[in-house]
This record gives sequence, structure tokens and C-alpha cells, in this order.
Amino acid sequence: MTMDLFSQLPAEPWTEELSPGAMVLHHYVQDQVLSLLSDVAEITHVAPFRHLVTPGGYRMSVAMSNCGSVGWVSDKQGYRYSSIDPLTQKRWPAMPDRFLTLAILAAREAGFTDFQPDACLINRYDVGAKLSLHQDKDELDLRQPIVSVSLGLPAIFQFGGLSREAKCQRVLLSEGDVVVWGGPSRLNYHGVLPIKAGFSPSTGAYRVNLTFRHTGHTEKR
Ligand code: MD6
Ligand code: FE
Repeated sequence: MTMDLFSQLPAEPWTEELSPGAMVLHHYVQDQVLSLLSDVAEITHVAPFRHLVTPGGYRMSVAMSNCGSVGWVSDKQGYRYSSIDPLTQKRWPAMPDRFLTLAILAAREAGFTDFQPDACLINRYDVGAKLSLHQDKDELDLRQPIVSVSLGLPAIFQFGGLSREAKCQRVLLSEGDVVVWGGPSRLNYHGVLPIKAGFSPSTGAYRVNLTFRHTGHTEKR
């Protein structure tokens, strides 16, 4: 449970709209933080965190894994969704029911009914790790939103517009915050600034992010 240090009561959830279709559900995850993290530990025991290489040949500072019927991967050939983990040559671990339920309920809370996530990208940020400004556009059906759950150390999320040059808002994402992102904002540029040193009771020195998508990809590629 997310506790307020002084009152020892759970933090009150509140919703912040970033732009039409994009909103932050602050303190949305309350009692499930440790269970979600233990699911992450089980998944990454089978499909370990790894630092992918961008098509341009750079090692990403964020370590990644996936669960669900397909996973997001990157290498010198490009970005894509694959049903096979290139590291283990096995299918990705199934998406835990707890993940599925959380993602569907958060999407509904933000006004997106019928969200059907088939992939969950799991990002692990060390202190100093960052994610450069990008668009999420490898999915086949852009009518479905993305649901992104923050755990562990906080991050500053950059949220821009439809062009790379558009001015960015900065949003602090704390443990338990969920970003739901779709509609007219589905292709907005966004990124994560370098994670600051700190200590999280749940993860220690990491930020963990779960990003749920409906990719529409089913074939083995
Ligand atoms: C992260 N999130 O928060 C990375 N993408 O670690 C994303 O790249 C992202 O949070 C699309 C929609 C929401 C997100
Ligand atoms: Fe993204």
C-alpha cells in the first residue's frame, strides 16, 4: 500500500489529464505493489532483464523483458514484436492475471473500455538510466491505449506532442502511478529523464515500469 509518511493512511488517488486521451491516475495501485513486483521477479527468472541494442547500434540503458503473447524487442534489424524471446528462444512467460486485470481496470478508469492487452513490456531502470524521446508506433491497432504502471524509484516523465520538436510537459511519476494513453495522444512523443539516486522500500535502487499494449501481432517473427 502507498502510505503517506505523516498520516500513515493510503495516498488519495487523483487523476491528471496531460492532453486529450492521456491521463495520469496518481496513486492508482495501492495494495498490489509487492505482488506485482513478485510477479516481475518470476517472469524475469524465466525471461531475464537484458539491455537491448537499438537499430543504430546503441546499448539501451534501460533493461527490458516482456510477458504476454508477444514481446517488444530491438536489435540491429529494427524494432518489432516477437512471440519468441531472442535470448532464450522460448515463448515469453504468460501475462499474470493480476497484470491483465490491473491494465483493463486502469484503461476503463480513463475511459477506454474493451482494452485487450496482449503484451507487457517490463522496463527496469538503474540510477542514471533514461529513455530518450520516442513514439510508440510498432502496434497494429492504434485505437487501443497504452497503460503504463510505475513501481519503485520515481521518474520524471517527459510528455510532448506529435512532433519531436513540440514542447514537453514534465510529470513526476511515483510508485503506484498509472499513465493511460490513447486517442488523439496515442502517438505523442515521450521519454523518461535519468533516474535520480534514491532508495525505494519495494525495489531498492530501481525503477520498474510495466507498459501494457494491444499490439495485434500474433505471428512468430
Ligand atoms: C516508462 N514508458 O515509463 C516508459 N510509452 O518507463 C513509455 O515509454 C510509455 O509510459 C507509452 C505510453 C506510456 C508510457
Ligand atoms: Fe513509450
